[in-house]
Amino acid sequence: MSPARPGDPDGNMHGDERARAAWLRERIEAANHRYYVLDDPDIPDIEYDRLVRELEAIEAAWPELATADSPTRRVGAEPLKAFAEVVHQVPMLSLNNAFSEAEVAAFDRRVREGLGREDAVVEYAVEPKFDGLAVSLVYRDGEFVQGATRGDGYRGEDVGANLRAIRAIPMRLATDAPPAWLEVRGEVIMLRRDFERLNAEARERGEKTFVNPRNAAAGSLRQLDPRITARRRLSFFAYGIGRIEGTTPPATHAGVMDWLADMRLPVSGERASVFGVDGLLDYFRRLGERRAGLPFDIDGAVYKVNRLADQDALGFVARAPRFAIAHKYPAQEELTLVEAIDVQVGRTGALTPVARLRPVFVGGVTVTNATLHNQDEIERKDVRVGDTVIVRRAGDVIPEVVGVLFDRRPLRDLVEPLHPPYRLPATCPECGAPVIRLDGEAAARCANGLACPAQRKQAILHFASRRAMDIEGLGEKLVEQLVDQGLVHTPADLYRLDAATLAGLERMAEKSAANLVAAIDASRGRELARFIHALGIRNVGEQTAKDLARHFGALDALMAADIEALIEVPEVGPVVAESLRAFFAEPHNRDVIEQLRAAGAWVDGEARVARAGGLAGRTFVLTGTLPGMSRDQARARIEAEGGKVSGAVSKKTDYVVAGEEAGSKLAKARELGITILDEASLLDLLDQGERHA
Ligand code: 9MJ
Repeated sequence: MSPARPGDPDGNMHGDERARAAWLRERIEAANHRYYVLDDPDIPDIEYDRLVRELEAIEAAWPELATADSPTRRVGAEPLKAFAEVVHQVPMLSLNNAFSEAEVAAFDRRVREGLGREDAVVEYAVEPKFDGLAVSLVYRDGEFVQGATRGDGYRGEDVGANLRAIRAIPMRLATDAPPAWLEVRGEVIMLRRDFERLNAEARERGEKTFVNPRNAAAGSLRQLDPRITARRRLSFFAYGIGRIEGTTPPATHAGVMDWLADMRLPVSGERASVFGVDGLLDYFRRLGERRAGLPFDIDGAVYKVNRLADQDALGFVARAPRFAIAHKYPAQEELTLVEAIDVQVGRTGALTPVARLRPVFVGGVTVTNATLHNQDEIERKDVRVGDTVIVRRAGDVIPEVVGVLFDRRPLRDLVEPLHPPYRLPATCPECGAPVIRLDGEAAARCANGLACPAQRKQAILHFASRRAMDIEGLGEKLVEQLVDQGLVHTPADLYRLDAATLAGLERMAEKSAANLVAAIDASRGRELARFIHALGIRNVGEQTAKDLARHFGALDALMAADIEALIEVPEVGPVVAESLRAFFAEPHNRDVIEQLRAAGAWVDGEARVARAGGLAGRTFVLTGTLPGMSRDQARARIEAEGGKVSGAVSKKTDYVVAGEEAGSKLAKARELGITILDEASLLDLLDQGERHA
């Protein structure tokens, strides 16, 4: 664009620039909304950057064209000295909580009684309860002019400069008829992926990490330097309105939410309207099922009487509305005490420190143990016996200690530590062998291999597991007894067990002993890939086992292969090749394999030469969620065409198939210049493969 100069002959003071700047602001805000609110960008990043630079250039050349709500003004230049105080014109009250269905039923009864419609079925607007920080946003004539924290409900802190840095928050409402005054209320949160990224970066720099997204959001919003807030990537969801002037809002809460959404304010896509207690509880259950898969943390559902006139009629008790309630899920985080730190030895000898906890109800179960991962993690978190810690159990994930409350560490520990920093033992707690930690590995390992009973038990459990030899009924308690009583030293010993011996074990009746012998028997003759996987070779997982079986066909061929022959297998690199070589070089392992051969544990296949045409010789990596098929289905179709599916992107990868929420693999593929396919292009390729084959 050629900049017109002020005072152009048409008397229109750089009207072109004014119009262009207004257009750019609108376009940038619209792009922000698509990107940060709808998660569905409509222009590439590079185009977005171009638009911002153009607007910056216009505003620099004609400062009088710069407006306060310009997207170029999102990040202030100077840190604040302190936050100013903001008085809420309509108090920001909190919600009462319900922890049971009975409490929800009581809430609904109070609502019906309060409305004098005891027999009615009330309509409720329902939404997730975000676990973040409540804030208030003020728009005057459509322009964002003030933002504040909830504070004590009556007075909050002016964090407007920081809220401007949140790109999900529009600086101008998208409407031709903005209200003279509109106060929007909602929650500032941090998405889980942004939280993980923030912590990963902090870890890399050796800095303190945040214990959860809520704390990260709070710490980021209450920064005096908005530039820090801007880097933290906060999100926002609106859930209500405060003071409003100059327009009549819709008559229902659901209507208000739609109205806010139309003006480009982010509102939850999980919101709904339901009727009566049954509707509330049904929503609670369905949201609970989706909870673990949501991109953000929620701690419950919020129910609000839908009609605003009914809300007004119900009013408030004490400091909470009578027309709304928060129905909470069991907490995923709790405080408890570390009573001891023990060490578990895994299949590969890795020592995992485990915190023994004072029992605590969290995530819907009583938790008594939580993993501490490894020595580095313990040091980073400085967890010690006697500490009060935050324990987290989310979904089916194993419970974890997320952090220590240092101010609760017994005071004398600070003067003369009762419990020094924890260190993993130098010898294996199971067999007394030395513990070694290799360079570049997080785990310390017992060096005793299968001579260590703990590793032996894990090796046998792995051998019998569902995706390996699939021996039904051979569980932990049983393997423990079999190893401790010296009945089983290696997987080969399993095939020599008889029902009479087994029936002598604890909790083993004659029938279950016979069933187990039958299950062991049934596992003879498994295909080679399962057998290779079952051997539990370091770095050789299920997929690598399949690759090896397909490539070599027979176990003897695999055992005879040297490093050069091994790395000829696509996807097998030097590390895996070395693991294989070391495993098969070990006389004990060769001996066990011979015994398993005698027991008929596996059958060899044929070295499969991928059929010509099709996708033979092509390696695919799948990432993200595809719209029309599961990953297993995609894998099956690719393999059916002779292609290979690998877990990691490398120079050997031919195609990366990317669906929604594709992450680092997609980035790596771009970096390496690998062809990226969406589902439709994959299907095209498969079709071509079929036709050529
Ligand atoms: C949260 N935290 O998600 C309210 N909230 O309504 C929702 N909080 C609320 N609504 C009135 N969804 C006061 C607080």
